[in-house]
Amino acid sequence: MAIERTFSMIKPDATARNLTGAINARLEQAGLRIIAQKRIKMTREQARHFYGVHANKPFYEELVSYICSGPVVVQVLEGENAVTLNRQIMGATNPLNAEPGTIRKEFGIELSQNSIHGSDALETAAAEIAYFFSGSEIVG
Ligand code: IDP
Ligand code: MG
Repeated sequence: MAIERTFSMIKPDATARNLTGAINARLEQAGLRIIAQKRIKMTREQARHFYGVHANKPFYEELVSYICSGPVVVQVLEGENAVTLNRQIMGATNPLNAEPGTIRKEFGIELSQNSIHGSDALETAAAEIAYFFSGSEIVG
């Protein structure tokens, strides 16, 4: 298996409940290394770009408003098979459908407030990382 990098974001419902450390512990316990991290308040412009793939969906405006509603913690995670591994430990998009022990099952509230984002493929990971981090901010 290859060492990969993926993009992760702890969402406003989780930062509001002071869960950054608890979620980071799950990531690290699973073997992922946090090689970049910063807490930001996303602008609407950033959010619209970040979720651009969903621009035609009925929930797009709600999604953009939600992700701008409070602080998020953007991260770069590194590890073996990091993209797929991170999606596995995050769990299904809707916390109701997520497997026990996953981050979304343990911490998520509902479909929008599902605590964490993770890239769905290597290509999207590279694009999402580059959008939020400069090379010098990533220390592997
Ligand atoms: P993912 O986060 O598991 O990759 P996506 O389908 O890429 O899921 O959707 C992005 C985010 O949009 C989800 O994490 C979820 O918070 C939100 N979302 C997805 N589907 C819906 C919906 O039908 N209604 C409201 N929000 C949704
Ligand atoms: Mg997605």
